Amino acid sequence: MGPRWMHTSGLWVLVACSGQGTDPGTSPSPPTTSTPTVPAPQPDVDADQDGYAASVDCDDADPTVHPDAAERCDGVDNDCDPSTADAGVAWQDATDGWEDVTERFAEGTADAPVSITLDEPGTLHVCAGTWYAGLQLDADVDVVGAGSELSVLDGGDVAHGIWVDAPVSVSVQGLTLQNFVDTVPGPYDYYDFSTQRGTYGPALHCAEAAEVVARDLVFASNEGHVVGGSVSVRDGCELQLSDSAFVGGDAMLGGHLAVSGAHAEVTDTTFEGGRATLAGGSVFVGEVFSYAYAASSLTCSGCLFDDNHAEAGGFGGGAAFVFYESTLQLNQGAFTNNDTPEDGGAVLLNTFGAGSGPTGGVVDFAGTWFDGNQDASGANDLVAVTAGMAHDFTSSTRSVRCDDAVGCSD
Ligand SMILES: [Ca+2]
Ligand SMILES: [Ca+2]
Ligand SMILES: [Ca+2]
Repeated sequence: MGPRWMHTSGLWVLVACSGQGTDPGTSPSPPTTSTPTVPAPQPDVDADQDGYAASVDCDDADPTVHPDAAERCDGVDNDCDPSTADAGVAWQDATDGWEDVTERFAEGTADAPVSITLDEPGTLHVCAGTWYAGLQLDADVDVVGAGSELSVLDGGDVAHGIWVDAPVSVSVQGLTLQNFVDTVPGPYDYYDFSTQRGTYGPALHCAEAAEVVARDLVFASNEGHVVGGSVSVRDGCELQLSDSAFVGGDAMLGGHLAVSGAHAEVTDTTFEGGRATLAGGSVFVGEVFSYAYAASSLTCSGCLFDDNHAEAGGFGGGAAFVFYESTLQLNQGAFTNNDTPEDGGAVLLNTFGAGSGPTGGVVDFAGTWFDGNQDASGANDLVAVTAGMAHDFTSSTRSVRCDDAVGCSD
């Protein structure tokens, strides 16, 4: 009885639900007219209320997307036209979502670049174009360009670039940073004690235990006044830089890059055309002006140093100068066509009396190729070393002759 009752009951429920009051099994009704089964014409809805109906709005759930929307640098086809590219500059954070900040960046001109402070975590998206702007990064910020060949931050030869001097973790990628200069005038104004600015790395400066991960950057024609023509890594900062290029630029020490009391790890990067008026046409590793001699280290894997120059009247090191308590470790790189009329066509290792003994410095040229570097002594004098600077040339791919008294030889 139980199962049969259940079957009957189920059939009754099925009929009641599907028949809408008809009873096809026992009481056929005449067919109704067909007109009511065709839906009445619906109004063309505009669900996101952006003024564009669903029939023409390629995303009727997003009011920033419609055929007349301006393209925003957000990876979305805002104007419903796939043929137009992403454009402008946009900010994205967890609190407010996306914000188009193109106008703020467009205010910058070659004569008066804007300086923009980003003090909350988020991502700055910089689409193709030249933006006359520098950035102060006071929070965990990611700066994402469209690629170093497309997105350019330009200092107009009057302003500095990306500044990170707080204990934050940031990343920068896909940009050219060009024509940045430091802003302290005068040949002997080494240091602005009030701002700690103007002296170090005008294109990218980091200090105060900041962590910076950078890749796909081009540093072009930046001019540092004293230390680090483009990039300065100071006071506990940790920089990782990869797949990048330095082109032109100059400073007193390290025409491209200076590492002082900090650590930098560089991979697959070229250093070309740097100039130093004192030492290290491309790179300076050490601390000099504070005489604090904080440990400094640069590790460079797959780095090419080409056509860098340290001028007459300085100390030398056509490509690199390594100072007291500093480490330069190279792996599978090359020094080609660097020069100086002083000492060390490729590299100068010298404490200049600041210290001596085993803590003087360490240089490892593992797998490094030398060719065409010149100094005052001739083309074969590739590396100059003074007493107290430890070094290891045994694994370089070409023998090195040194002017020193500590057993450096071919
Ligand atoms: Ca709409
Ligand atoms: Ca829309
Ligand atoms: Ca877009």
